[in-house]
Amino acid sequence: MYGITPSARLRPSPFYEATVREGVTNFTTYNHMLMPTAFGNPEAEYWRLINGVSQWDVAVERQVQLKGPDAGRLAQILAPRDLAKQKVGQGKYVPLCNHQGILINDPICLKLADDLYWLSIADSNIWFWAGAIAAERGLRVEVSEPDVSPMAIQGPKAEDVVAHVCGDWVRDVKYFWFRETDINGIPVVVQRSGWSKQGGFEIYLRDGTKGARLWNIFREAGQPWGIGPGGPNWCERVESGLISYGGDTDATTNPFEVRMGKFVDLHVPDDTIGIQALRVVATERPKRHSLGVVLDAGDPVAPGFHWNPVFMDGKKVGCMTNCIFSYRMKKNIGFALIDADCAIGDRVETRVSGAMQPGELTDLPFL
Ligand code: THG
Repeated sequence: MYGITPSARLRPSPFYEATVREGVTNFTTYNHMLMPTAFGNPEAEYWRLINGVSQWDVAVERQVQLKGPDAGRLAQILAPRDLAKQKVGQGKYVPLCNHQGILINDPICLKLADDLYWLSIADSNIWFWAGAIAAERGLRVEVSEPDVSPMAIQGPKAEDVVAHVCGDWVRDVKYFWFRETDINGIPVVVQRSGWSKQGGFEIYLRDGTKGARLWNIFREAGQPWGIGPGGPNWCERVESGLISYGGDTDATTNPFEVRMGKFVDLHVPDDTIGIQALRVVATERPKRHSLGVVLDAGDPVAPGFHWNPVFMDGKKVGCMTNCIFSYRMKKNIGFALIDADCAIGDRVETRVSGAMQPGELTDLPFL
């Protein structure tokens, strides 16, 4: 479609050269970096994730490192989820909210030591925010962006590939737990995680000069299982109901509206950012909620920027934040962020690529 003009603001991933050699055809931007999203055959890349194993450059999942005696204090001030019982070696999915209780990111929080945490962030500038709060509150903690770049191995065969490279211990790692180790001398963190519901691991590279080597180790080890390149898969993640911060949220979205209420603990300390607002929101009648939409029309819709308006009986009730043809359902599906009065089974219309499309509200996830 268009080209990309490189510049120093678009920071390269340590896996950039490797993905170019793999034949990357599409990138998106995320945290001021380029992330590969396609390698020329979206449908084959989808089925590889569903049936086999897929290798992703997700270095854009940047780490905001909190280091120092008050690191745990700061993590709890930033996240309205109770982190008191979090163990070293455990990750937790946490909403981050501003003082008004509006979602500003949704990272995985990794506790590497009592005085060392990483927030593995989505696409917004948390580094500035966390550093300012640490300074304003006089905490003994250093906030930085370390040289850490995740690569994901996802799909039903991912565990076999990662066990082949790292050892059978990875089979016993629980969801979101991780271990620090090295692979042929390359320092990494290996975590059972990844932005798909097909299972797998993320390998956090801790030396940006070793990207090509790490990529190739997994590429070669994965050959017997048919490993190949891919990226966070729009079709699979919509089918699986995974939220994209900034894609499925807007400037007024609170965690309860996008099914993240279960990750909010209202009893966290009063100095946790946003908790006062969230306690109020939790008692109020919700204004919006998220449901699925299945369009009647079976022909694949054109890709677009989305936030397509959704209508019920001619009245606008919200937006469809994404819309994609599901290869497994053979239907166009997406998330709707809509009035809380709208319910599963309701008929709606949405305007996609200029045309009105009838459809029905459903529960999430789709599959
Ligand atoms: N892995 C790592 N960093 C990341 C992401 C990741 N940073 C950016 C982005 N993804 C952060 N957002 C998410 C969103 C959803 C999930 C993980 C990170 C996720 N959610 C599951 C769900 O909603 O079903 C599980 C949540 C739970 O049960 O705790 O996996 O992917 N390193």
